[in-house]
Amino acid sequence: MTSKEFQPWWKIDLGVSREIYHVTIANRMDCCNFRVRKSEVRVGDNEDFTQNALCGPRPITGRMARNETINVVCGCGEPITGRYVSIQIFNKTQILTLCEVEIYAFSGTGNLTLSEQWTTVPMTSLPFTTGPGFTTLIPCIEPVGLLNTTKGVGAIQSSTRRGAKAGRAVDSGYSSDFADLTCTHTAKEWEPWWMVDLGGPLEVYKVSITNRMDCCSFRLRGSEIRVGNSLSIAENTMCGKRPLSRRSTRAETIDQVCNCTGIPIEGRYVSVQIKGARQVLNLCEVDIWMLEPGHYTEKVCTIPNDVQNVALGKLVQQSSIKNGGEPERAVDGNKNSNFDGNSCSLTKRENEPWWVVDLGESRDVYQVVITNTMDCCSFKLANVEVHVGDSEVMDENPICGTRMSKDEVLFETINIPCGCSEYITGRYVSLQLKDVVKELCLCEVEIFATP
Ligand SMILES: [Ca+2]
Ligand SMILES: [Ca+2]
Repeated sequence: MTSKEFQPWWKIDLGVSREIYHVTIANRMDCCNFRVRKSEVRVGDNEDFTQNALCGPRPITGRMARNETINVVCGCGEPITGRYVSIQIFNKTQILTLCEVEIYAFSGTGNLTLSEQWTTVPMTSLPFTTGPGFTTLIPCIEPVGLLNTTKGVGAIQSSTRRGAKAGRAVDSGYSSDFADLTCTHTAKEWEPWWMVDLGGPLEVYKVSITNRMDCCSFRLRGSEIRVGNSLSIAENTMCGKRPLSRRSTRAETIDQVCNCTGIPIEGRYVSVQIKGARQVLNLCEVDIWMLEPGHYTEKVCTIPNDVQNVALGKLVQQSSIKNGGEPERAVDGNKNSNFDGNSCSLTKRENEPWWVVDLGESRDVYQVVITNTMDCCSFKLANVEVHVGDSEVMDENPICGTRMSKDEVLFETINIPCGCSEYITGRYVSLQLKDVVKELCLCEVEIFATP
């Protein structure tokens, strides 16, 4: 406990630089949990901690500060390297009390040291299992309530052409055809922008854009969505890790989840701005999803108790083989996660490597459980997609669960439920790393289906 003072701080010297993934704070709960609000966690090699990088997308918010255990994830699956870790209440006169601080980093042996808490970071949808029997409980974090912005009021843009005012992006008209008079239009200008005023700060979870499709959908390429309390766009926080890609702007509906950990961004103003280009900004509709008080719904998903692993010893193939990493190793029943244990499959480094198993007959698949390699680089499994179906063409089969993010693949055991209490029927189960050039390494793949 510090005195009540301006910007109180706490700092630790780890002795050597470490790759730090997340910091967990045990908060004081007998009173005053709110005091930790506005704390900044910083990691870096500078003894003057104010010069070090911020761990997490922003300071601890009022909502996070209510919790007994506060997990601050430094980046989305990416560590920050540093010898010093500091916690400071920013720009406030307050008492700093910390009951315990745990710092999670790569251990010297290259293995990730992760605690149970990593899997229960609030607002993530990381699945977990509860012991044998494979009754899976998945707390699914879902945004509740589409914010009904005061349609047509409070939206502004950098300029207006063809009578297509800023308000058209919040008029509940979802047509993507400019002729239907429900899309905005700026002049062709340097870094055009659009902004809506939500009337007060809200917890923005996701922003969905209806793109113009009668022409020009590509115009949105390079757009940044920002959320915050400043009227100066650049001061607000970017929603999503990066600007909209060429690929994403081909779609009619573009969903940008603000933070890959599911934690919303608080802000009164939401903006869309095309960066680094002289362009026209067209938005046919912008929907802003927020988390209502209570913050999320917890949906419990279960799968039948009699599911069994039906992959053992089945016929398998993969896109290529490297270092003896035969595809059969992923169904040999051995869950050793060390590649040297001769029980992990491995492809060459190539574009979208894949692995597929033929179950011999169609099965009702509830869940796929991957044993990841933990030698190093468990994150390499990022972007893995599981497809289940009767087609030998993998992409024709429905996706089981969702594409796994970097955050979701840091673990030795990765559970991918195909749906919430739902199964997908299929004879072929494929795993593929989408949109990347990488090696695919699988130490075991268990496919849980009903008998
Ligand atoms: Ca509209
Ligand atoms: Ca194996």
